[in-house]
Amino acid sequence: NVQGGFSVDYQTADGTAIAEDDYQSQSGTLTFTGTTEESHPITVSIADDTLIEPTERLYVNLSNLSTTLIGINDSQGEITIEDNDGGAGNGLTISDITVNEGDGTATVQVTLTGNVQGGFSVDYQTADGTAIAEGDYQSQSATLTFTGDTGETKEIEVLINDDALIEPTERLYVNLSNLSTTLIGINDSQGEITIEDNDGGAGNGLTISDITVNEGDGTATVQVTLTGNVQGGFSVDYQTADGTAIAEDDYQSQSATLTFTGDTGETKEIEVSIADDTLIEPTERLYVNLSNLSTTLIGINDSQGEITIEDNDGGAGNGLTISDITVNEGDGTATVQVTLTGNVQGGFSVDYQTADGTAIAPDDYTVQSATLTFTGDTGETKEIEVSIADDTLIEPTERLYVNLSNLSTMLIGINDSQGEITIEDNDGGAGNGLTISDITVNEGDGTATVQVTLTGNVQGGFSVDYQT
Ligand SMILES: [Ca+2]
Ligand SMILES: [Ca+2]
Ligand SMILES: [Ca+2]
Ligand SMILES: [Ca+2]
Repeated sequence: NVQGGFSVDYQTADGTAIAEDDYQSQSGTLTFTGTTEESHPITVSIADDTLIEPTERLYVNLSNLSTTLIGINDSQGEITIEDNDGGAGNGLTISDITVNEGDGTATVQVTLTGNVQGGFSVDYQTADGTAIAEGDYQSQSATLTFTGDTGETKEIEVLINDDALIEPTERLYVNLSNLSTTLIGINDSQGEITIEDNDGGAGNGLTISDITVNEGDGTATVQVTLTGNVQGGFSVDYQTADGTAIAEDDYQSQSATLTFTGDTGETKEIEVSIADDTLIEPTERLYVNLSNLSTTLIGINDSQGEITIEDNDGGAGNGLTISDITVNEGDGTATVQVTLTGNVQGGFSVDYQTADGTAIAPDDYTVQSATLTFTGDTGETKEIEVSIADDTLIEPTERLYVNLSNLSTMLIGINDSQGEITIEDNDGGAGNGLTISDITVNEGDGTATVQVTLTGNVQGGFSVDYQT
């Protein structure tokens, strides 16, 4: 209890809280009656702004105590202001964008939500994803300075390289870091730039060539050619496959993997060994098939190479011939031979049929026809046995024919299609012929008759003149 009372002055003072922005400055004089426990309020107005601020402080200082009977034990009141503008909705975000490789630049935006007292800065730096600096884009880093107004936006423009490579869709990132304020956070620190390639398309891809070779060439080479520059290269498998040409007999089967570095125009050769046999064969084909392309950046425009093998074993010296024979009518049979020159793949058949010449069936021989089957080995011979009629007629030497037809293969021809069978007669000879008789008559008989007599059966009959 202080006799006679007293007065004391007070005055607000800035700490981190600033007068008029954060609170209303104030000063005055308090008058005490001097009774112990006597209390006087000092009310300071606090500004409720929309700025995100740190916790701030101001002071109320006491001075000019009018009595000397007591002292001021604590002359400074401290007012701590906790901000009410921060929170979950505020902070920095960076946008994502998708561009075409030909766009030249990709722009992402860094946007502030919330009014941040005093502004701030934040760093950014590009970073490789599947897109790689400096081939796909130009790396970049800098510091963005914000004044701190909500909605404030800064743009970051990244240069995109327009190359000639066929690439997948690629990504790079723009990362935010080193935010200079603690009043807000970074809600989204990574902008994603997606680059869509512009180099693929219909004209690109793999093709495999076709080729025609002679069986004697030893090898057949087909080429696999790339159109388009393919990022990172790729591989593709190939495998030979039978057509009419059969593996190991006609060619050596083969499979492997081709590896391309990915440059347009790049060519890989596949060399297939061709078997040079002695078989007469048709023109045959085998295939080389592409599969398992390791990239999706291009396709296979032509997946099948065709190798055509032209045979080298046919020609003028090969084919079928039928023999001729001369027999005696009494031999019973006449045998002709059909002979193959050349090895014919898969064998074949040929028909034969007898045909009249001067010899006439069935008087002179027995008609016959059938099919001969050859396995196809050079030198192979088939016999045709024709029955010959042994009559008692005196005949000239006669002929019949054996004709070949309907050859089942085109790999050879028939060099001689007609066998000739010559039949020599066995009924003529010394005892045969004409004789005329002698006769003795009496003058009174009136006539005299002589007889002309034939010995031997003469085919077709005949005539003879007489004269006295
Ligand atoms: Ca505030
Ligand atoms: Ca490209
Ligand atoms: Ca051959
Ligand atoms: Ca006869």
